[in-house]
Amino acid sequence: MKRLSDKTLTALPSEIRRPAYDRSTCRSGIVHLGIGAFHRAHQAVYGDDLLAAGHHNWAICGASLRGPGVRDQLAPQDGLYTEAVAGPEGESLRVIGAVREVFFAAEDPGALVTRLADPQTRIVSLTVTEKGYCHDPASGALQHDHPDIRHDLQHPEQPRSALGFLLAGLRKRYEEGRKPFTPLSCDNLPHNGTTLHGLMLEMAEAADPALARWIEAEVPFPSTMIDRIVPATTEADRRRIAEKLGLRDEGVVVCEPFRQWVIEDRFADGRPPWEEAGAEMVGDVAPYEEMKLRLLNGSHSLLAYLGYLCGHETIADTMADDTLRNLARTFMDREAGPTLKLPPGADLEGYKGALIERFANPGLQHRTWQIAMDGSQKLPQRLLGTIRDRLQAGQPIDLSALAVAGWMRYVAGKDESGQDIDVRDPLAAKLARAFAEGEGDAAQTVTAFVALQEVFDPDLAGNSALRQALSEALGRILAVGSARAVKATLARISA
Ligand code: CS2
Repeated sequence: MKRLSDKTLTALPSEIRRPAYDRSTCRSGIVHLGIGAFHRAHQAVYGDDLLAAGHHNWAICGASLRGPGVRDQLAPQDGLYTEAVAGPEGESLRVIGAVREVFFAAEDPGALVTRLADPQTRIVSLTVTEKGYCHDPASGALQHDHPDIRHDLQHPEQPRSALGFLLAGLRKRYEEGRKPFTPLSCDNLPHNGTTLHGLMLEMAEAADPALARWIEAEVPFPSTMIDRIVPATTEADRRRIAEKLGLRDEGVVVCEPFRQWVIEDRFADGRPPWEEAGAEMVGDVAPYEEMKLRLLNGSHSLLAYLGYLCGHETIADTMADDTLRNLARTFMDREAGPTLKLPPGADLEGYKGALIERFANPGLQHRTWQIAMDGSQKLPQRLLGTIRDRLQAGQPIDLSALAVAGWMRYVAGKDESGQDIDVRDPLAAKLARAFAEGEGDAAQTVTAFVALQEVFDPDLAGNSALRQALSEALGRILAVGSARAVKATLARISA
């Protein structure tokens, strides 16, 4: 079967939407670091809308930092790929043309740095996942001893990390007396722009204090809230879509209909009119981001750990289980929701109801295992913020503690029937050790976990109400299994 590409576009069935603009006249004003499925189903779709509306300077040059996979998928396809939207009426397909170039950074890091320093590049956006920031999630501090950071400080012109690339690109501009680009974090981190700003300054300070001063004075780091559920693409997805296209597409992304992007409006050298594509440009992203991280991502992590332990493969499966559906809704209603300072005009009840519907989408095979990944990097902003606020107000944390205890049980690496769990986490070895140190005793296990400073800041670690709640929750999971522990906890709090 032929591959999707500029040449074969005309062979697509006529009902499939495709770029109706001249791609050859589009210039990449954005370089994107971390061109995984999420970027392709989110920012690049907004980008495609803008190109279709005639804003030709805002195509995307994408780069992968971790492996050649996406470059090998997209380069032979001229950057084209299909967005498969799984909606209530089935799947609808659209070919996205916003990605004009694709790099695999490690192959020629210098070439990517040159691209970043090119005046045509006005924005450098990032989706490199939480661990791509090489920082301690609990404190936000740069990990100076991270192998990539050490490497990038020693070889600043041949970087490996996203931070190293940003710094190298900015440094070139600084040395050549040019305007900076605007770095735009699109990851699920709290205050992602501010967090990135702090990390860049720490790294620049270690490399060249004068450069750090220039970054401080000249470079804006807007924050963003990004939202769309995009499970990892499977080979079955690629086969199904190929049948429908009549062409093979290695770059397919499958996603839900919903998408949202809230962007702090602060740019050094202009920006695309994203609002024309439905993004919200605001002065303060914080309330949007907190609402999304604590409700959507917090519930996701809760369902991922406990759902996996209860034997559920996907998030949609957890929604078909009345107990877990009730768990997620009750967690939002009683624990996460009440901690929020809502964005202007927000409809909290509508938002929570919509989340349950989105999770239940039968067209998405969103594996609990996928969301369970990298918990050490995710928990602070998804669950521990809620816990901190509630403890300060003297409020109960039963369900949030159950979620964290579910994580502790999950990272032990064996499920409840003794099967191995493929735990993926940069701290996986430490987490498994913490569980083992507990020797099956819940309180002792909790003590070993809260000592992990990358995850628990000293305030939380020293909080006896937290340790007590975690010990009770973990004790229950260890004693009767996750399914019964969830039921018992729900029964107790509604009594
Ligand atoms: C998920 C997110 O994988 C995960 O941890 O919680 O990727 C989630 O699907 C997105 O943030 C939705 O916008």
